[in-house]
Parts: sequence; C-alpha cells; structure tokens
Amino acid sequence: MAKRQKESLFARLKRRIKDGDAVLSVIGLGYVGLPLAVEMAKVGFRVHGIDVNPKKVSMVNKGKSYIQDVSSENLRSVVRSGKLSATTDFSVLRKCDAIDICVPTPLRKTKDPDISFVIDALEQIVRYLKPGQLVMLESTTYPGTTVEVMLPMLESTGLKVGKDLFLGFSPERVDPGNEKFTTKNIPKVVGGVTDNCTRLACDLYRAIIESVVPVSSPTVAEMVKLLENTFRSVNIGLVNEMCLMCNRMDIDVWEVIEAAASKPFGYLKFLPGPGLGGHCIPIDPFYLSWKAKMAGFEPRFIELAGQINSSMPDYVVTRVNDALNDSRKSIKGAKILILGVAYKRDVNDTRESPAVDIIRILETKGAKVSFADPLVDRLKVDDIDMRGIKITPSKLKSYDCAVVVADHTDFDYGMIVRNSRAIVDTRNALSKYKGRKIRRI
Ligand code: SAJ
Repeated sequence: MAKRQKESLFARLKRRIKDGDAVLSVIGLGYVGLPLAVEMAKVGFRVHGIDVNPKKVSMVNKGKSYIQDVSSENLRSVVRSGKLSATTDFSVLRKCDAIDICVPTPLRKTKDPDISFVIDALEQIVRYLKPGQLVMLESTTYPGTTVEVMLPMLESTGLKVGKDLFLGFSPERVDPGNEKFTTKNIPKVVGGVTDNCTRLACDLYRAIIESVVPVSSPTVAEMVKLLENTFRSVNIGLVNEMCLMCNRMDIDVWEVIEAAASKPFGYLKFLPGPGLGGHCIPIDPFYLSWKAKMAGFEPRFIELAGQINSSMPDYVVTRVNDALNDSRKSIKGAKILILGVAYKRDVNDTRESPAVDIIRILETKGAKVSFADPLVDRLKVDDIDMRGIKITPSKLKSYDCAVVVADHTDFDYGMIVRNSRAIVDTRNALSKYKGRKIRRI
C-alpha cells in the first residue's frame, strides 16, 4: 500500500477552511473585529474573540453588542450556538488555525504611527505560534508593516513564512453606520507574503465575504487602503477650501457642489464640514506621509489637506462670531449649544470629533458651551466631562447660538429653527429652511 503522502501544512489548512473545521481567532473586538468575528461565526466557523478589555469580553459572552453595526440579536445567536466566545486569554491561540489582528493603529502626538497595539498582539501570537497557522493583519498601517515588522517577528520562532506558517494583510473597509455596505458585502482586498499565503487568505475570506480581491503582496494591500482614505481626506480638503473661497467671494458653495453633482461622470460629491473626525480619515494619510518621508518623498497633498481640514473648527468659530455679531453679542459670555458631537451623522462615536475642537476653542474664548446629541450622552473635552442636554423649545431659546456639527437624522430641525435665536449650520442640514438667523459655513 503506497504510504499516504504526509499532508503539507498548506494542504491541511486549505482542507480545514474548505470543510469549515478551521478554528479562527480575531484579536481586537472593536468596530472592525466584532463584526468580522460575528460574520465568521455566522457561516459556521468556531471563533475565539480576544480582547484586552474584560468588559468587552464579558459583553460579548452575554450576547450584548456595544458596536452600533452589530445587533445584539445576531451576536447572541452565534454566542448561544457556541460558535463565538470571547476571552482575554491569548493562550486560546494554540487552538486556532487562523488569526485576524484588528487592533487600533492610532497616531502619536507627533503624528508618527503608533503600531504598539499590533506589536503587543504579535508578541502574544509568537508565544503560542504553531506550524500551519495563518496570520492576517487588518488594521490600517503604513506600507511595509507586514513584511518589515510582522514577518521577522514571526520567523524569529524558527518557522518559515510560506512553508510552516502563512502571513498576509487585508485592509478593513468598515464604514460605521452604513447599512448598505457591511462586512459581508464589501469586497475584501487580500495580499499574502507568498502565493500560498494569498491562496489560503482568499479561501478564508471567500468563506465569509461575498467577494475577494487578491493582490500581489501585503505592501500593495496596505497601500490600497491608504490610497482609499487619502483620496477621501484630500477631496474633503478640496471642498473645505472651496467653502472658504466661496465664503470670501460671497458664493453659495452648497449650491455649487449640488449643481456640480449633476455631472454624470468624472465627479464625486464631497461636502464641506466642521472638520475631519473618526479613527481613519484624519489619521491614515499620516501613516502614508510618514513612510513616504522615510523614503525621501514629500507628500504635499496629504499635508495640505491635513492643514485645511484641521483649520475648519476655527472657521466654524468665526461663523459663530459672525452670527453673534448680528445681535451685537460677543463670544465671550455667550451661551452656545452644539447640536451633534459625534464625528459624523447617525453614529455614536466621538473619536477625533471636530465638535471637541470647536467646543475647546469656544470655551477658550469665554463662551459657555453645552451640547445635545441623541446618540451621545457624555463628551470629554480635555479634563471637562460634559453631559448632553435634552433640547426643548424653552431651552433652545436660552442659547445665543446653536451650531449643527453632526446632522443626526433624529434631530427635530423644524423645532430647532423655530426656537433658536441664531444657528450656524456646518452640514447644510437646514437647507430647506430660510431665514436670516441661519448661517451656513
Ligand atoms: N466628511 C466630510 N465631508 C465629506 C465626507 C466626510 O466632512 O464629504 C467627514 C465626516 O463628517 C467625518 C470624516 O469626514 O467626520 C470621515 O468621514 P467618512 O465618511 O470617511 O467616515 P468614516 O471615517 O466613518 O469611514 C470611513 C469609510 N467611509 C466611507 O468610505 C464613506 C471609509 O473611508 C473607510 O472604510 C473607513 O473610514 C475606515 O475604516 O478606514
């Protein structure tokens, strides 16, 4: 009887993914990791969610979602079926065939990349690494991270990537609050260190996500993500500059943008706003510019867009000043109400929200600032812990100026317009209302 050829590690993992027997792990159960873990469990994989925050672990195991885009009902069903469980104990990695890293990649105060969370996760993976595992990084990072940082750390165990273990990068593309495009149906770009790494990663993601886009390397995949988000940052910077320009020339930028959007090709609508928020767009382009500068290249668009976008909170405050001026008031001593402090419409996330900058500037100028946001109860502005107010007609009347910063659907804009003394609208949320008391940016 011919001796059964020993199954290669590649063939074994390929089989286990195909048969649905692969045990998966997601490190980092945030707005990227939790939806991914739930999708993996929904198609039948056994998934170990790992997070350093015991509160998150406990909420997941109770089937209580803390991520807006994951319903507790969906979470509860995969937890109850035993497919998904969460832990703070990294030793579960010993049981896993594939590991997805979905941890934060913020910027340091110096605008340099901070990949310390990725390194921490990798150090744990190295502790429990075993032959045949696939490791995928999903966190947005500078081009080269997978090959220059992760590869050497993993191979320090003596295992060889492409033979004994498999490694790649696949950018997360979550758009928080987007009900149309979800983890399940957003095409997934995948770049492995070797062809076998790419093949296994594509097999895994094809089992979970509707379409997969293989590329030639992790570095290309890392760059794809940065192009996507830099594209947004630069175009938002462009329309913000158009806003400043049109204001100076007394042209209605909102009308200009809407009419330009009638062009059926070669134009993509972006809108001016109070500044860039969220954990991606204000941050990711600086991962790219940091790496480009290391390669001796000065990325001017990224820097310029960053300057314009970060100047918008100051500009909003000048518009508040103009609004108060109409009633012979100054910012000093004025009562200002910020409407919506989340970083964008219909999300409850305040990370990098421009509302924080606007409040800080107004407070520095002597204004007394409150906020109302149907999705956010508390907001930290430096060492001030603010609590939101519930808006009523009488309360609105007590403020000298209201500022629409996040244009949540749930606001009663008619009531706001009727009862506010003055309004600065940074989102064109009040376009259907007329009247001198409404001032758009
Ligand atoms: N913004 C504008 N004007 C615009 C669009 C956005 O001022 O025309 C502002 C928003 O108010 C927000 C910031 O920019 O403060 C970021 O907005 P965003 O729509 O890019 O939202 P994010 O950061 O939650 O999600 C983005 C994804 N969004 C879209 O593609 C629409 C996508 O860029 C990434 O998949 C995701 O970040 C990520 O995780 O990288």
